[in-house]
This record gives sequence, structure tokens and C-alpha cells, in this order.
Amino acid sequence: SNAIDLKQAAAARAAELVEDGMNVGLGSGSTAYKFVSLLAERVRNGLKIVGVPTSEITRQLAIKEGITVSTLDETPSLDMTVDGADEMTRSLHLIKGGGGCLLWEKIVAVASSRNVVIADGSKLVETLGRFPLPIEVNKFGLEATRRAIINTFTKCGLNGEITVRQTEDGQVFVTDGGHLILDAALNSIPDPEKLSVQLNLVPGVVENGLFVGISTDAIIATETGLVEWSR
Ligand code: DER
Repeated sequence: SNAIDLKQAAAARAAELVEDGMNVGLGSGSTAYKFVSLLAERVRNGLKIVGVPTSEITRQLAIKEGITVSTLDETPSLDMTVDGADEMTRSLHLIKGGGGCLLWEKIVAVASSRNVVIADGSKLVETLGRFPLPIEVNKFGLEATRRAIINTFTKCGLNGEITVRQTEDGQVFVTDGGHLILDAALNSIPDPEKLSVQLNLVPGVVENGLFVGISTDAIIATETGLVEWSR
């Protein structure tokens, strides 16, 4: 379908940006997987890189495709990370976590000199929040954490239904890091920076899906072609 072609186009452009000798953060989600596969093609043609994955799924894919993978402990500073987004604004503020990988994605992203977002045009919004905000929480004291998060929303002038993410077969979803994901249907988040800071003050919150001041570049595939921004 067209959406897949657009993701492919954005992924292909990002794969071209990778240079010999780079340490590359490998994102998660369907668009990032296309990037990993296209990057692997260049590796098979002689490109020398080390990949640090942002999820177990990405690690398995990278290994299968022949990319040399490493860990952030072995490779602490990355030249570039390429990853997708669930929503993004023109100022490169993102909501991520639709795939449940936001914690490792954010840890890898902040260890990277450049963070390139690859997405089809449907991800572009004026204001974040229509996509439910994923919040990674410790499973201990879940209800207390949920109440504290609702208080934080109220303090920030927001409100929204919070649900515990489940797998397709109705089990509670558990992240690679062993935590749960709460999805908050806030509808609109006028001040993502403030909300991100406030949420991470709540004991029990591990991380949230607001990426503010992290992304440096964006490659957006639209019907009329690729649009590229740099911050
Ligand atoms: O979960 C994530 O953060 C993914 O990167 C997600 O935001 C994008 O997934 P998609 O490329 O399949 O839309």
C-alpha cells in the first residue's frame, strides 16, 4: 500500500546517511525495521558499522540481516540513531512508544550525536496528544502510580483515560525492560516538555513517550516526495 512505500522511502533516505565507521542506534517499529534491512544491504556491500539496537526485536532482526550488533555499555557514544515516531511536530517533539520500546529508544537516543526520525506524513501533527501517550511504569504499586499520574495530569491542566496495555491475546504487555505500559488518552498536550518532566517525578514512572529536544533531523515521506528537516 502507499503508506508502506512512504515508510520505505524515508527509511531508504536514512540508510544513505550512514557513513563508514559509524556507531548507529537501530530504532524499533515498522519504519525503523525497514531502515535496518536497508542498512544491512549496505553492510553486505562492505559498509563498516556497529549497530546498537533499541529492542530485542530489532536486535534479532539486525543479527539475522548480518549487522554487527553491540550494546550501549560496549559502545557508549553513537554517531546517529534512526527511529520512527507515533506523532511528531514541526519542532521535532515526538510521541513514541506505540511499539512498547520507548525506554530503550530514549536511552539510546540520548547517547547519540544525531537522532533522525523517519516517518510517513500521517505522523505529522500541530499539537501532540491525539495518539495516546505511552508511560512505562514499574509493576509494583500500579494503582498508586496510576492515581499519582492522574494527579499530575490535573496539575498540568490535562485529563484523560489511562489503560494498562495488553497483548493481542489479552495478557498484560511487559516491556523488554520488564515494566508495564500505561496509555493515556490526553487528546492534546500543549506543553510536552513540562508534562514529560512532571511525569518522570512520579515514583513508579520509569519513563514516558514524550521525546522533547532529542531529535535533530527528520525525514518525512509524503505523497509528493521526501521532506527533510534539521534542527
Ligand atoms: O514504538 C515506537 O516508538 C515506534 O518507533 C513507533 O513510534 C513507530 O512505529 P511505526 O514506524 O511502525 O509507525
